Amino acid sequence: MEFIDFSALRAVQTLKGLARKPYSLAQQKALTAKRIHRYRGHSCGFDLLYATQRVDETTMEGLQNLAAEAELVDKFKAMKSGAVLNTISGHESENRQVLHTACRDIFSTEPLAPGATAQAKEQLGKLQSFLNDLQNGTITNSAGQHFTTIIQVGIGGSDLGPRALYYALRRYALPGRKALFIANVDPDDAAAVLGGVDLTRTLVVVVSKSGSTLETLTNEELVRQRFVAAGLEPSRHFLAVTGAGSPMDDPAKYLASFYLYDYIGGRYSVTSMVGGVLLGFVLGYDVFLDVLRGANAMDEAAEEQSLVKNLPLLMALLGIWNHNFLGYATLAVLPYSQALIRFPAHLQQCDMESNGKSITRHGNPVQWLTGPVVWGEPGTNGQHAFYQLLHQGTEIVPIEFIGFRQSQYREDSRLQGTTSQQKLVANMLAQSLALAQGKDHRNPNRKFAGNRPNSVLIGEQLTPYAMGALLALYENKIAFQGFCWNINSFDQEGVQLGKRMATQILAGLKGSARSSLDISSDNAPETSLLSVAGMK
Ligand code: G6Q
Repeated sequence: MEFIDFSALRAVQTLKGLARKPYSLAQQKALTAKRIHRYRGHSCGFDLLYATQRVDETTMEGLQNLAAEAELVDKFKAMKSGAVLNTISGHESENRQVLHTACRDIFSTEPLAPGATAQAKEQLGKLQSFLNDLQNGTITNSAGQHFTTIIQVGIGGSDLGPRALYYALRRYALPGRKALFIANVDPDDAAAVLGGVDLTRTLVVVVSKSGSTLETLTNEELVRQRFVAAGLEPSRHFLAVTGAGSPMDDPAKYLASFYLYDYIGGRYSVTSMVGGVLLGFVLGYDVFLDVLRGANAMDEAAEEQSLVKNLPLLMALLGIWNHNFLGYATLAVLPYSQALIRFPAHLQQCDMESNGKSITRHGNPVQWLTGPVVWGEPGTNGQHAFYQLLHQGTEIVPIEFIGFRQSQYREDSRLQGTTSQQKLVANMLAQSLALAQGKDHRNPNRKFAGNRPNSVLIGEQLTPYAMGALLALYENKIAFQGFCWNINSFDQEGVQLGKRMATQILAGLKGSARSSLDISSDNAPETSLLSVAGMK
């Protein structure tokens, strides 16, 4: 397995040539029935319709060659098998394996990374018996009542993924169970959440892999104080999810402690106990296993060499085509599913924290574009907001639409001959076509240039299995792109810098009274900033 710079790949030179005249979607008869049927990929119950991308047969051949030359599937398999890929050669780095896939390789008789999978199974076993104890009343509150609510206290990777999946799947919640989240160190976040909660029937799961994140430790203490003030014993309500041996690894303080290991990155940790405790509590253990099954199926699909059978790879390469070759700077992910309301926020982190890098795996500055800016919001709401720019703005934004044929609740009504679900999907498909084809008009203000590339990812219904598959689809897409750009997608020095700077600035605040600053003296920028912000 060789890590080659993106610019040194032969396929890149070929694709550069092809990008001088990409397929025009706005030309007459660009979107024939034949093309629409042909440009389709399929994995784990999802179809990707990509006739509305600026690609033709030659482009697709070029992209398939790029995947082969950069050995993307081999690198993915190496990752799943425990290769140390979170590293920058010749420099100090995290130097770790990347094994979030092991959390869902539990169904296989011969897992690729048996040690990590055994650890995942051990944690799952512990979770199952804890959830059983809650269910059968072995564990209750001090009044002998069942718990109804769980609050997750965590931030970044310890918040965004679990929150996105909770909103996506709360339709499947066990009767009477719900989840809430506190992430921001803004005291108003905690105040708003705690205001409406019956603490006596609430579990609090504190999630921090490092066990040292300022926001999470602060919020944990704040919530503990609220329990104490209400006359409740926190150790009967608080759970911990943390790295084994972290400062939070103190089982005496918690009703139960669950672990994750250094080979699971925060933003890839939803399928570990980071998401497992909350999702298991709300949805039940078996439903959480369905999420893992879906993710595992997509991990297996990601081992296919053929693009049309490997949606993570196909989407990774279409993204590279749009970003590196056609030069589009951002990517909008627009789910036509209200349940996916927090999914774009999770992807913002997962994608931008992974691939927002400018150093190669060998420690050299990259000479090519890496991760795009990723953003999004559910449709059809977005159509009444920012889609104007998507249709007629000067910035061309490639789009990944996500939709489902069936609604989750199946509670729908027929109006003017169609159901609401049909209206939803029809809107998504209409946008896909309109953006690609454009529309001519005598009035320049009513003219649409078209050639706005997009794909439609469509599944049957957003079930727990489908959500697991969708989550892993994006995780694996991001990993493929990182391998192709020859960067380390698994560290996050930018986040660490922020954590260090905040600690430094806070140190300057401790015990100090507000005073006016002597601008003639050579203050550290932290001191000056605190002063002009009116905090010192
Ligand atoms: C994720 C990042 C980051 C991390 C948070 C919380 O990949 O590393 O978002 O998840 O900073 O960290 P802890 O879980 O250690 O509190």
